[in-house]
Amino acid sequence: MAENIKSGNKIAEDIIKWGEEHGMETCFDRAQRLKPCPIGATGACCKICHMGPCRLVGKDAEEEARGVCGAPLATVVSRNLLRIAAAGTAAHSDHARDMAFLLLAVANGETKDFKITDVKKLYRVAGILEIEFEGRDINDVARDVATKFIEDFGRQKGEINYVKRAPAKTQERWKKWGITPRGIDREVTEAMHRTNIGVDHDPDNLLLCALKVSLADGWGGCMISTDLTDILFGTPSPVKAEASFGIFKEDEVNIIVHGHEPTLAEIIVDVVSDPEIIEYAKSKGAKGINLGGMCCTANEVLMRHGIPTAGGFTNQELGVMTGLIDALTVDVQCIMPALTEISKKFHTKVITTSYKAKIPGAIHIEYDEHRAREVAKEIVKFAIDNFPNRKVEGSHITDKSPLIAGFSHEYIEYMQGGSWRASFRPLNDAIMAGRIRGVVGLAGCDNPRVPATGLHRFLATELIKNDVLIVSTGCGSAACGVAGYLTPEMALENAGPGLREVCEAIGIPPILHLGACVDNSRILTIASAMAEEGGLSDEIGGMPAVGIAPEWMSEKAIAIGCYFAASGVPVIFGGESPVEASEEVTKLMTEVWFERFMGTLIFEPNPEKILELTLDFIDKARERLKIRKYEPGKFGAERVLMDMAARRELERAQKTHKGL
Ligand code: BF8
Repeated sequence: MAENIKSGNKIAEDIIKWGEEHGMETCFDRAQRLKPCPIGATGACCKICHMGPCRLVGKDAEEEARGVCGAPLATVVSRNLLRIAAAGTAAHSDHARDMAFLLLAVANGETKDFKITDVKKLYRVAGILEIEFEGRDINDVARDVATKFIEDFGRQKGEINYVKRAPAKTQERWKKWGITPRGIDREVTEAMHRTNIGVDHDPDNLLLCALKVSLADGWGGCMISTDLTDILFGTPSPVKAEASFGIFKEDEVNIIVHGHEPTLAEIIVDVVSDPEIIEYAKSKGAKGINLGGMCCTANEVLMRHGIPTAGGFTNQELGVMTGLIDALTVDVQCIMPALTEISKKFHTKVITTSYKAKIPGAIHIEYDEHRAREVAKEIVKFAIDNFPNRKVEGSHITDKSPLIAGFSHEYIEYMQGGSWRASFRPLNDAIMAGRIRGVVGLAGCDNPRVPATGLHRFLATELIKNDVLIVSTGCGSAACGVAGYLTPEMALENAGPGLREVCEAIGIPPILHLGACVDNSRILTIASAMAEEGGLSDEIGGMPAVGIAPEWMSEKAIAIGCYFAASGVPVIFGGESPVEASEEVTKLMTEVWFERFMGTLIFEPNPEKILELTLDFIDKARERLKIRKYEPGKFGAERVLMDMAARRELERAQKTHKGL
C-alpha cells in the first residue's frame, strides 16, 4: 500500500524492510511514529524569551494573535524564518572559513599534506579579487586570496567581495532594498540581534534581513567554499562513478566518508591507495580497501576522484544495515546521531573527526590539518583492524548505478566551445530557440517524511521530458545518481526531443551533477554568465529558471532558498510551509519578493503542483523575454552542431575512470 512506502528507491525500501524484520529502527520508522509538531503548519510558536513559549495555535493562530510581549503572528513567523536562515548561513560559512584557513596554512607552508592543485583557478579567483598574480610566487598569491576571503567574514562595512560577480542589475536591486551583505559574521550576528526579544518586529524588515544574511551565504560562504575547494583539490570535470548500496564490497575493507568538509576525505582518498596500507589490509584477510561516500562529502570526492557514493541523507542508517561498512568517518553537518545506535547492531565503527561535531557512542579521532595524513592513516588502519570483526549478518542487499558527475561552471563553459571558444552562447541559443524550455536547479535534501528521494525522481523525469535542463546538487544529485539518472544513456530515454538533441550534440546527461550543497554557488555564477552572454535576461531575475528543493529539511536549505530568491530565481520547496500560519508573511515571500527581486520562496507539498508551477514560471519568463514560445515536440529531427572538442574531453574522462 502506498502509505507504507518509505523510500522512493526500491533498494532502500528493501533494506528498510529487512531492518523491520530484524527489529531495527530507522529515521523512516521514527518519522512515522513522531508526527511533526503542528505548530508551524497550523500556527506559530515563539520561544525566544522566557515569558513563553507563546503558542499561537488554534483560535490564537489568527493574524491578530499576539504573544505575551504583544508580538503578532506575522512577527513571530518571520522572526523564526530569519533565525533558520541565519543558522543555515552559519553552517555553510563556517565550512568556508575552514577552507580559507586551510589555504592560508598551505600558502604559509604550515601543512605539508595539502597543496594547490588548480593554479589556473587560483589566478582566476585572484583576478576577480583584484589581486596581482602575474610573475608572483604561487604561495604569495594564495596567501592574499585566503586573507581577502577571511576578511569577508569579519568585515564591518562595505560589501563582501563576490557581490561584484552578480550582474549589475541584480546588485542594484540589492542596494535598493538594503540587502547587500557586508560581512558574513556581521550578518549572522545582526540576524540574531534583530530576532532577540524586543528588537525588530516588522515582518517585511525581518524578511529583508533573512535575504541579506542568506546572500552572505550564497555569494559569500558557499561561493568561497566552492572556489577554495577547487583551488586546493581541483576544479571538477566529468568523471564516471557509481552510486547506491552496491558500492560496498564483500571482500574489501569498506570505509565511508560522510558529512560536508572534504579536507580529511581528500587525504583518505590518497591514503587508501598507499601500497603499504593495502598490504596491511591484505594481512587482515581483505582483498583491498574500498572507499565510498555519503551526503556532501561524497559529492566532493565523487566529483574530483570518481569515489562512489552510497547516496544522500536518508541512506546513512541503511548503509550501516548492509553490514558491510567497517568504518563510517564523519566530519560536520547532516550526520544523524542515530548512526551510533544502529551501528551497535553491527561491527561498524562510527568515527567523529571534528571538535565541533561529536556523537556519544562514536570513536573520536580528531582531524588536524597540520597532521592530516597521520590522522587519515590512523582512521584507515582502524577500519582495517575492524574488518575481521565483520561477523554480524546485514541486509547485504546490493545494487548500483553508473553515473557521470563533475560539471563545474568552468567545464560547462568549456563543453560549449572548447578551450578557445568557451562560452554560454550555445546554452542561451538553445533556450532562445526553444530546444531547451528552461533550466531547473534540483537541489536539497531527501526526507523520510515523504517516500525519500521519490519526489526528486518524479520531478527529474517529468522535467527532462518537458525539455527542461536540470542542474543538480547535494542530495538531489545523490537521489538522481542512485536512480541511475545521471548518465547520457539512461536519462536520454526520458528527455524531450529538443533537450535530447542538445545533450546528444554535446555528449552530456540532461541532469548535470554540479556538486555538493555549497556548490549551489555554481548555479549563481552560471546564471550570471548567462546574463552576461546576452539574449536572455540581463540579470539573474527574469531567466527561464527555477530552483526546487522538493524534500528539504535542513536550515541550510532555507538559506539557499532565500539567496536564490534574492538573486532573482523563483524557488519552490516541497512539504508544509513553515510560514503558512501567516498570510501576510506568505504574501511577502511570494508576491512582494517577486516584485522586488523577481524571485520567490513558495512551499508546495504536492509534487504535481510543483511541476505545474515550475513550468508556468519558465513559460511566463519566456513570454516576458519575448523569446520563442516553447512548443513541445518541435525539435528532434534537426541536429545542432556537435562540439567535438568537448565530446572528446568527456570520452577521455570516461575512459580514465573506467573500471571504478
Ligand atoms: O548539504 S542536501 S541533507 S547532505 S543539507 Fe544535508 Fe540536505 Fe543532503 Fe549536503 Ni544539503
